[in-house]
Amino acid sequence: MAAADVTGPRGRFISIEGGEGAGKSTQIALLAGALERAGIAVQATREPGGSPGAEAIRELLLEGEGERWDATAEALLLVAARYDHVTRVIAPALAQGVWVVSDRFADSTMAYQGYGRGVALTDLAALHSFALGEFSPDLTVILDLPVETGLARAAARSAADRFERLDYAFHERLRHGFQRIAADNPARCVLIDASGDPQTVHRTVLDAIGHRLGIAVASHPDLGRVTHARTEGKP
Ligand code: T5A
Repeated sequence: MAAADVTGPRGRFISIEGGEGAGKSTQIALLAGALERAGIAVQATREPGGSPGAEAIRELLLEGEGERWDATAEALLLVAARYDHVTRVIAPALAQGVWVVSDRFADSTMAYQGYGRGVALTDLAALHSFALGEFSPDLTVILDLPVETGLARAAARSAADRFERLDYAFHERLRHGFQRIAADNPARCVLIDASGDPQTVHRTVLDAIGHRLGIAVASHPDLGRVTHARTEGKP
């Protein structure tokens, strides 16, 4: 299969993007919990990885010296992993009506390997077109944060991986790249200020889902309840 194809009734596909330490994993956990409590079947996943084959590629990508792979090899590995992830995990889940929330997706390749490491954006778009056809998230949440804040958060949590060890200017290009991606794809992407505390960011994410996907999911742990209502007649 040269391209992933999903037709018919399906769940919604949401990707969460951003630079290092932006809080993606934290927000995925909060979002998946809110959706589940609202009665929506949800599968949380991540990239690189998410399927056995893609997880094996993830190890190749994240371990070793910074220059282990050049940017083109990195992009090819990432798209191979993404194809496996989409065809074996994401598309089948969506076809069963399950919502999929992914910690990173194709925009990370555009930002890291494109804006960050200089691979031509047109080449990356062509690679994705070959591998995925028209398949893309219904909504992409881009968590925006000053570079120093994100790196400090990531450093406080664990030792730096290959990407976190890249220089400061790289991370600035990355942030700019994600901002451009949001500006260039306004129907799909929403850029969210991720500098607030996790609950504040979480509420902003839920607001975006309400606006963009027509589903109101409220999560207020202090109130101890969650409401779920359709707002625009969309599934
Ligand atoms: N990559 C990936 C590419 O180059 N191209 C691609 O196409 C793809 C898909 C993946 C690496 O691969 C690269 C990008 C990455 O460098 P990873 O291990 O999956 O590596 O790591 P990341 O995706 O970068 O995620 P991180 O684990 O670094 O950070 P998160 O998930 O954004 O942040 P999170 O939630 O783990 O939070 C980090 C710390 O901050 C705290 C958390 O408690 C945690 O300690 N925190 C907050 N603190 C204060 N306020 C908040 N709002 C906070 N939210 C979280």
